[in-house]
Amino acid sequence: MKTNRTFTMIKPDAVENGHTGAILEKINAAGFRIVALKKTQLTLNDAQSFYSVHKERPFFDELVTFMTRGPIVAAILEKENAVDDFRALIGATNPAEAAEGTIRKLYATSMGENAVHGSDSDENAAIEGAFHFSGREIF
Ligand code: FUP
Repeated sequence: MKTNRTFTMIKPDAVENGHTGAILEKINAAGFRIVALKKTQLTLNDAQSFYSVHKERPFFDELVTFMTRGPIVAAILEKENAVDDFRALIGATNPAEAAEGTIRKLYATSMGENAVHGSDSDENAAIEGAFHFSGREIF
């Protein structure tokens, strides 16, 4: 089902490097409405369950260590065609392959530390949004 919503996290690298404001500006400028927003820090358990689809992958331990090392900014975003449009805005997983002007091209440092997360489907956007926000935090 089309929800017109996606879920994002500004990851620890981008928060540490002071890019939170600039990334939120780009999200606004691209026409997304922020319907939920918080700064928080993932526990080891949070990160392992959020990324459980990757648990057999060789980069899994590095990924959860990275995602728990400092605060993140989590948000639910609304816009027509939100999932696909947001993935276009953030660019390829590997910033070396990300298009000019995309958030990862501008702010990511490596494949592992790639500044932002964006849901890959409407179904996952709903699951990931519900992982981070209660109904009372979504407007
Ligand atoms: P994306 O959907 O672009 O966020 O990428 P994936 O869901 O495929 O991967 C999730 C995260 O795992 C990436 F953001 C970074 C990390 N990753 C690696 O560190 N190495 C890889 O080869 C693939 C992913």
